Amino acid sequence: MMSQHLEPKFPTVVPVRDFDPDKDAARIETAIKTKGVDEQTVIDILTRRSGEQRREIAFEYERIAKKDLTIALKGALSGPLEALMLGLMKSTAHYDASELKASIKLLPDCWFWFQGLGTDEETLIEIIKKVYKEMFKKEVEKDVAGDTSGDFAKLLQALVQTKRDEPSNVVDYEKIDEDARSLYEAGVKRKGTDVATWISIMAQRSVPHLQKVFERYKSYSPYDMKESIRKEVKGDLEKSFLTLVECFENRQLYFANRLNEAMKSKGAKEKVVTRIMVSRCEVDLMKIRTEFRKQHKRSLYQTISEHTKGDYQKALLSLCGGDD
Ligand SMILES: [Ca+2]
Repeated sequence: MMSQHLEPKFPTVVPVRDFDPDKDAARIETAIKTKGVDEQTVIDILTRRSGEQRREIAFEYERIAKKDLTIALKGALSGPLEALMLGLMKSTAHYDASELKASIKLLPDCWFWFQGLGTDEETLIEIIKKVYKEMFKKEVEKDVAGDTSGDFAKLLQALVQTKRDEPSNVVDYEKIDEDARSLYEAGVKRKGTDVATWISIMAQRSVPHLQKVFERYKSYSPYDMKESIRKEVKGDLEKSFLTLVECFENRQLYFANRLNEAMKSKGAKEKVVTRIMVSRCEVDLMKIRTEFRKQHKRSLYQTISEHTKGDYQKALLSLCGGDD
């Protein structure tokens, strides 16, 4: 597992100065009571406060309005704006966890939560275990010895059970070379694929190490790691390996690409957009914006403006925090 507690942050949403939770709570109460609901005020307040400040507002709101803010928001808002605001009112760990549960049906998609997590790894591992149980009708732990499950199940097991190496200050060039050669020999070089070798390297090595391994890999293989995955494996296994490699190489670019796809797909996949914007706005959305602009030649801000609408759009643009 990756520990990211020491990673620098690049948020677009930061704590507001001169914070007054009483005043914010009172303004929200007035906005909710206004005929037709004053959505703009709710958006202005809740998208421009940190998670901690939002929780303080919720506390004050309950005190003055004698009701739960989340319930009040549910009653006052609807559609994608409601989902976004309720997402903002959950703590990050709780939000990731509940969203992951909701995406059980889209299992390969889980990896982006799994890899994108910055908090509460234990909760997420618990959920992966549940997902596993629903999919394969047995416990992750009970499966290790048996050889009956497919490669995809084995990858899930490895990710849940393997302790990932901590990043080290010492670059081990020999190990990098050895791993790169092993990945090549287990895949492109041989007939069929030795998936177990791929799984063990990708589940166990630290992220900085893997980044160098994938670079080194190119000196052995005519195809880069992602091309090799596409040639060697298919289905859920292919998607999962690709997601892992993309996240290892550049997690912010990974999120930028998912945002772009989701917004450009027919009937904007609002759930994906909301999920990424809410869960990354206090983590690294600023960097995701930079990657987005580089990769797609348009800013995230412009793309949101073109592909979403109404109050939902206003809220997304506020979380986005500016144009590039
Ligand atoms: Ca092969």
